[in-house]
Amino acid sequence: MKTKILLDPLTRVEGHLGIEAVVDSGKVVEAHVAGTLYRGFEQILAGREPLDAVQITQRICGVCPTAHAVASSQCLDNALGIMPPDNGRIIRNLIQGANLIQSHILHFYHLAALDFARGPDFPPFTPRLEADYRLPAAANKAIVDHYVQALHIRLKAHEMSAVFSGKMPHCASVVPGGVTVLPAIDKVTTFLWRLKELQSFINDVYVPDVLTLAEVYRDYCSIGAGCGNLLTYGGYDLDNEPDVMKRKRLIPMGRFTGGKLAGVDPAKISEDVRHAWYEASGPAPAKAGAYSWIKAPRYDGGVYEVGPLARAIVSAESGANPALAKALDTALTHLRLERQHLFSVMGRHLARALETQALANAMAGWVLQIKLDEPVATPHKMPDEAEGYGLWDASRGALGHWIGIRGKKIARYQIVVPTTWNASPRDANGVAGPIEQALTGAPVPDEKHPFALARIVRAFDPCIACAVHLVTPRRRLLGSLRVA
Ligand code: NFE
Ligand code: MG
Repeated sequence: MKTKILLDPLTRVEGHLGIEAVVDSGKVVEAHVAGTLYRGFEQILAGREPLDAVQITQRICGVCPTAHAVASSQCLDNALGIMPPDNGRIIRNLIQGANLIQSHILHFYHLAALDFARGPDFPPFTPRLEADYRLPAAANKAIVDHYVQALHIRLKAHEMSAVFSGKMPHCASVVPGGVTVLPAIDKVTTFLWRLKELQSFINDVYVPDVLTLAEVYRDYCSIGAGCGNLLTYGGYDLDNEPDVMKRKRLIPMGRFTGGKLAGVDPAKISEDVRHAWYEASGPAPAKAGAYSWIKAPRYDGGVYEVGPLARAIVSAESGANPALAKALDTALTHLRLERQHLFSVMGRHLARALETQALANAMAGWVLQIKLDEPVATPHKMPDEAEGYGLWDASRGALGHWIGIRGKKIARYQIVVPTTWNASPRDANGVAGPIEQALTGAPVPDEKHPFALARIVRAFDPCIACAVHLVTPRRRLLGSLRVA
């Protein structure tokens, strides 16, 4: 007999997300994921000063503002024909890196871990979706203790970011051409000692806790495989090459599809609104057949997952990041698993933890490359007309900003955000989005306790505040909206 399960709102995700799943004979046979709150940032930007985009787009989200700051600045770098000097590039990387560490620790301990560790019987740990908690008592207690410790560690990560960004969240110093903060030796040292403390936490607490969960919940190393297609724009620039498609990055740009690596052509990215509450004229909350405020981005018409799993697989398969590839293989050997097991709930947690570790290690080298007496930004002149784009991975995945400037003002601004990819609804071909596909087949032996659904969705770390936007249409294509 078919039963419909509704989890709405799903808690411990950022924003307003609803899941509807149809269960038959103990398995999900159909799932719908909906963003249930309307936003509208792209509308706010039209007609404004182009430089304001860096500040306004950061207000999309308090979790990943640095990613919007960098993507927007890179979008403007591209439109203005400028590149940051080494110091500007390195300091942007450090600000974004500090935010990624904070974000991934937040996600694991404060959003996802309590799906697997049973919290104490008082708020904020109750009420809870009762689950098959299986950790031995000592391991369970350790993760709950680390929940509290992680609150302090996240503060350190925010402080580390603010050393160079001026404040967190919503940084002040990232601008087109580089940054406005002048390096000084006390900034480098105060950043570095916080980073060392974070590295200890990542190496001695975060990564071991994820490995413990993966050992105890081995079935979740196969549950929630998803669509199998991965996309990353990459991130953390290692040179000042103006063409983002040729720029060397710590995490390379790429796709993984049909078991193989492939390139990225931004012109193949489109947004489909067949099942989203939008018409070309704007929001359409009464639209027939629609069920989400999230649009459906597609690459060459295909469904793609973005985020740490995409970055890990593309990094490992391309050979571009040997340190991350080695860490992944070491962890998989320890767990007696193969790379294909990364396409799972635990695989996503593991990819997230190991990229946090690899990035922190890289940052310890970058901060020492800052040159105290060299410039931090390249000056610019605002053109009357220009087009630009910035492609840069936020913590949750591929983030694209596109701008059109006319009469020195923003004529058009378009943002395609990681969770828009992952939490997308069905497209015009009826093909479900990545989270919807990951939910399909999920085990739900007891419909009163659909905890597997929450575990699958939370492993993607969705952020609905980021995901929902109103488009400024440019080239409309059969209900899809081309963004490049
Ligand atoms: Ni609101 Fe964001 C990240 C961006 S998400 S958290 O990371 O961009 O979809
Ligand atoms: Mg958008």
